[in-house]
Amino acid sequence: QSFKSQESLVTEKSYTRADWQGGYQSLTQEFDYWIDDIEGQIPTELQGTLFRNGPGLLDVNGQFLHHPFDGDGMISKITFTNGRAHFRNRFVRTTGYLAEQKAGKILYRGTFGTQKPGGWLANIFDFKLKNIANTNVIYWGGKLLALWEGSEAHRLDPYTLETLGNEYFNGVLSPGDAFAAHPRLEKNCDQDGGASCLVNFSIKPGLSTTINIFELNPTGEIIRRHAHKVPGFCFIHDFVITPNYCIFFQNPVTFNPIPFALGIRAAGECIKFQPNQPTQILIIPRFPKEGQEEMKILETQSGFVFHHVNAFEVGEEVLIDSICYQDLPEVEPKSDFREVDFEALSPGQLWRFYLNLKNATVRRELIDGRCCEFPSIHPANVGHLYRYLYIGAAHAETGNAPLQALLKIDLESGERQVWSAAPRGFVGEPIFVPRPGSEKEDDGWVLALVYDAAHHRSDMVILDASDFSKGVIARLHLKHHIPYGLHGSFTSE
Ligand code: 3ON
Ligand code: FE
Repeated sequence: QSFKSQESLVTEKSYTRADWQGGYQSLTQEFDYWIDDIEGQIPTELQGTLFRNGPGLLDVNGQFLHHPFDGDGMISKITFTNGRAHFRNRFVRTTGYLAEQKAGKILYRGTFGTQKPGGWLANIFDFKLKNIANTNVIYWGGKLLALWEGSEAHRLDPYTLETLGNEYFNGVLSPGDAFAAHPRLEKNCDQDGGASCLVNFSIKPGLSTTINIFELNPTGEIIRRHAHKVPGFCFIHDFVITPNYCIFFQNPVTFNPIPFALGIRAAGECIKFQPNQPTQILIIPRFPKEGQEEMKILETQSGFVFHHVNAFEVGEEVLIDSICYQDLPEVEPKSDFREVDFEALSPGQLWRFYLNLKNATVRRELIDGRCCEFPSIHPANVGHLYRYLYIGAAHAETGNAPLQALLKIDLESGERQVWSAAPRGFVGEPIFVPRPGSEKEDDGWVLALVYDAAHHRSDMVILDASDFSKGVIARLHLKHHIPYGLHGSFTSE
């Protein structure tokens, strides 16, 4: 009797750990080929290039990295022309990548726990962090840029993916100046007479934190820049814009630099989540007017946000949709990320925040409790009212698990559509690409890489964004796998 009831408590998982782990093997090779193993048909109207970035190496010559965020950036690109697709991947030749590949061993401390071999004595008082260029890749102002929020952008050749050097934007930035990995692109910037504008930021840590904000014109020049001081430590990975504001969530965390200085722990392992402290929401005007306050700070419940979906203004209110975690788990020096206990962690969930700027109040509502990460929307709606979002999600509606599905949410009707690659497929960030000449917000395609554990290779899947129930309309089999990545972007130029 009791045996039976125990059995019924065991719910079937949608994946196995061994399958999931396969996507965390390094890819050392660099490829360049036309994809000829395709199921279905690539829409001929889909023209342009999808660039993706993420850690390509999870080890240096057999020495394992402690965390996937420490892996060297590898760019993949898939170019769609007349119903065909071409693949290329290449590592960003950062100073660290070149030196470590030459030496055949780890020479740098990683931000998230990778240490130089030899214990604390080998790491003590080494404050240089390795710029691994692994978080995002954008094509803007005729330049292809690989981004990592801790330091400079790297410029790459958009065709060959060859690394050309660090990007300082005509000397506006200096060596060591960071350029974050989450720029927001406003398609129709009123301030610039309707031209598009790229807004990005950087975090400069110290006793107090400086947030720099940069606005770039379509030729890639920094045309506006301002700096703001915030008390305390910040771990801010992403932000949102509206026509009038830049908005940052200052997650409640503290930083203890001592174990880092002593070589005992990596910088990222010295960040401690504060469950009893509120999240501070920093609202900074993009175009400060005479007499306007420099920054408004509102408070909301404790939680941790890496990524926001979008924000928009409605009268006195600003609405922000974000993926929130109940807490930020500490990276433990002795742990192995491949052995992570998914069920013990809180899932990322989609919330809507309503900021009332007049009354300085915040209220929030859960949009969806399903574990999700890596949102995407129609590029024309960044900073503006929008209806549809696409996001990586767990196969099951509840609990924390690897991303295996793509979820589309209609924020107006509440309708959900799910396409799942379970049990043996694991998805990365979806990217929405509008169909040329389209008028409806969801008229276009959703592109995502799926790691297929059954064949230890990755597929690029294309879905019709207006109707996920059609299943994939094209599945492009690559000749190899691509390790689980972070972010990317599509350009039709
Ligand atoms: O804040 C200070 C200044 C700063 C720039 C201190 C600091 C050390 C935290 C810091 C550096 C931050 C860096 C380098 C952050 C890099 C983040 C990164 C590479 C990736 C973040 C990814 C986030 C998520 C949510 C990934 C999800 C992944 C999955 C669902 C699995 O596929
Ligand atoms: Fe990110």
